Amino acid sequence: MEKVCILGMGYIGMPTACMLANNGYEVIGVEIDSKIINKLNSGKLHIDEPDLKEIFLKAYKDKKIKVMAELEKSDVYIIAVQTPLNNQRKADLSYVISATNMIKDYISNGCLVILESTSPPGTTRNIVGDIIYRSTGLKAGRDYYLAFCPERVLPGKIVYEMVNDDRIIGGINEESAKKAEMLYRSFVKGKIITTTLEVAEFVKLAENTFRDVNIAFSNELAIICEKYGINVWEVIRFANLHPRVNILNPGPGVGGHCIPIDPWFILENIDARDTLIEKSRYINDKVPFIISDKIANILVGYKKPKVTIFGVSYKENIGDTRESPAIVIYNELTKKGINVSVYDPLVSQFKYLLSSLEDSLKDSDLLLLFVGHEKFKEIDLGKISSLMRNKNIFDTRNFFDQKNVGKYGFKYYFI
Ligand code: SAJ
Repeated sequence: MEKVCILGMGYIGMPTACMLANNGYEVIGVEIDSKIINKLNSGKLHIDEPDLKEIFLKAYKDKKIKVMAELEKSDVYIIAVQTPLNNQRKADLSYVISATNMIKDYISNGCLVILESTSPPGTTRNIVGDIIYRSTGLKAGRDYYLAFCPERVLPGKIVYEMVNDDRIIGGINEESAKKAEMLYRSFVKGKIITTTLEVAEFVKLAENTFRDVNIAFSNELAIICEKYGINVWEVIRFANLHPRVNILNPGPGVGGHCIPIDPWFILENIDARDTLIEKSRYINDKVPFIISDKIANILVGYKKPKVTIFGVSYKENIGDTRESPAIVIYNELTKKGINVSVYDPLVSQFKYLLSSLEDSLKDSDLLLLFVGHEKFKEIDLGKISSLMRNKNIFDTRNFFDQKNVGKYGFKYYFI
């Protein structure tokens, strides 16, 4: 049986490890955080994601996966560590570099090295391949196989999409791409397309940048529509009836660990000035500030105003708060002297205090609907209304029915 070492037991490394472990491979998960190692080795997960627990427990009970701080000699090494953005809006490749440095001591002729971490074009060849060559003399494509296999799964649907989505695989040569294809074929039901390293790297960035630019367009439409006194949601709904138009939704800003970051990776080595991509980033980044200003305007004249934020995850129906624009809104409102409380039944960890439904709404002057979790649909508007001091709702997602909230005496503001 082939042995696979996966470096990084995060949102991508962990499910990938489970998939391979349940499909004929012996898997070693390598993790630098000892708390995660202990948790996983005692059969407990550190990630909340639908269906992940089931596939993890199967691999764990079958003893097909073990997690440790060190590598073991393997046939395949997969790097699935984070690539955050640094203060200069460049990719921080330090985790990729240290993972590669760990691999170089174990790699030998004939093995396969895969980078999964989203990275600027050229990273697999010029960073991973280069570090290995300089320290071992082993040349990618000649002595071992080297591939870039980006993950494309949607948080909240990771397990389903990891199996069913099509996959792009880039190889330093055709044999490398084919070798990686065989590995992923063990659990991927979607198509697998092979290409060069750099095309695969760019495809991943282009996908997320496409989404960012299109959300920026929606956010800009919302800003312009408001100046005309036009309802942007109606405009989008009707425009999307056209067979070749599909406008995305405006919102309170773009969050998560991918979409606000990947466009900067595309721009990493070029002059970004005057690019649509850079402008889109700025539009999306300014939205939470615009919303904070609007809320402060609504509350002018209120004594010791209080705002309740419903939902602080970066998008609906998940508990992940990384890069959530709710944090910007929280900070901005607080700076403006507004007391802010937070209610999110899906989030267990947040930068600021999380309150119960009742405590968050008690004596509140405005309910800010930041994300439209399905769970919020179960909450009785009458109860919300009875707890609040003043009845204002600011809806950033077109979540509430305007007529219905009016029946409970709410003043309704929306994007
Ligand atoms: N958003 C809007 N309006 C919309 C859609 C989204 O404001 O119409 C906001 C969301 O509220 C959220 C942000 O954009 O704050 C991003 O959400 P998302 O659902 O668009 O994407 P992610 O970040 O959860 O996942 C994306 C996916 N990429 C694409 O759909 C092209 C996923 O497939 C990738 O695997 C993932 O990034 C990743 O890991 O790169």
